[in-house]
Amino acid sequence: MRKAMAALGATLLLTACGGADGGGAGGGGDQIRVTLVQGLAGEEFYETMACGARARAAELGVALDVQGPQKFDPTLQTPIVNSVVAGGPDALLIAPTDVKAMIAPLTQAKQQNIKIILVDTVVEDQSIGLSRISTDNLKGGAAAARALSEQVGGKGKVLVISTDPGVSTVDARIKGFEEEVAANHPGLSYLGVQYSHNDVGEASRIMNAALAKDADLAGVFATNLNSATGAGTALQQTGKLGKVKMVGFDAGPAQVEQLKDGVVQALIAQLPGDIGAKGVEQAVAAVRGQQVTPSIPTDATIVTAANVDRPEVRKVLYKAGC
Ligand code: T6T
Repeated sequence: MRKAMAALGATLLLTACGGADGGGAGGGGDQIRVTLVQGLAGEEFYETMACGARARAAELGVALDVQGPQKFDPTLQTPIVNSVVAGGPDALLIAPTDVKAMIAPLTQAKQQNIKIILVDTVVEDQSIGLSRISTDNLKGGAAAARALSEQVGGKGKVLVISTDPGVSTVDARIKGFEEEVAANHPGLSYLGVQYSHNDVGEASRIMNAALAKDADLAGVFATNLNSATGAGTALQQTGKLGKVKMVGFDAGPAQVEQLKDGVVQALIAQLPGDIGAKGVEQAVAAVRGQQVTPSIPTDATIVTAANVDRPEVRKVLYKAGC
């Protein structure tokens, strides 16, 4: 089985493309000022994104400020955006926490001619965001379905645990998972999706309840870092190691530990640092009136116990700080 999973250890998606043509600070003498608003402050995906953004900003001579809400919640992200807009940066990089709720504050930013670059998540209003930079999450969800099906031998009950409806990235992962299961895995009995509100404890509670309801549960796909960490903790606590197979999106430190402990069988690592760096590049291009790339898909890699210590895989693991 490890050989089969090792074969999965491959880059999933097309190589990122795009990027500003031109280095150096903004036109004229004024330093370009950019603010990154994360989806969730302190969480390793967004902290790794900030590290990539900071490094690129330093190379380009850009002044970068990083802010984020203490929970992945539009009611907390909106006042941060409003405050940032009042400060009048040249550009705003943001991971909107809801496809609808964040349209209004971002419209205010757009009306003040602040150049908006969407990193990771998006909003439903297609006119917002000069560039959208993220993993191809539809493909990532389909890859998770293939990896989980491989793990459970193509048969049995499978559950999805996600954060909340209305988060573009995880919604796409669910869609990709469901389409792949329906099209190519007739032996899987899909139990549907339950929502953790991006809370580790809630994800654990959901996992425990699912195990109580379906003692023959074969596998679970957790669509993001906190959902995966929480579900994995429940599997550990209930002694289901290896009995219930799990695939999780993201590759934070806690998730990698669970992978090495055999709690989780595969992680889909994104490239948040790459997303952050390319976000700064696109912001500089937009401020300078240069060509901006409207859509930039970034890579994802399936991480397994068999490949996690390889140098090329270690470099995609997330970190808590720069
Ligand atoms: O999976 C990432 C991110 O791509 C998603 O939009 C929200 O959850 C994470 O931040 C991980 O917690």
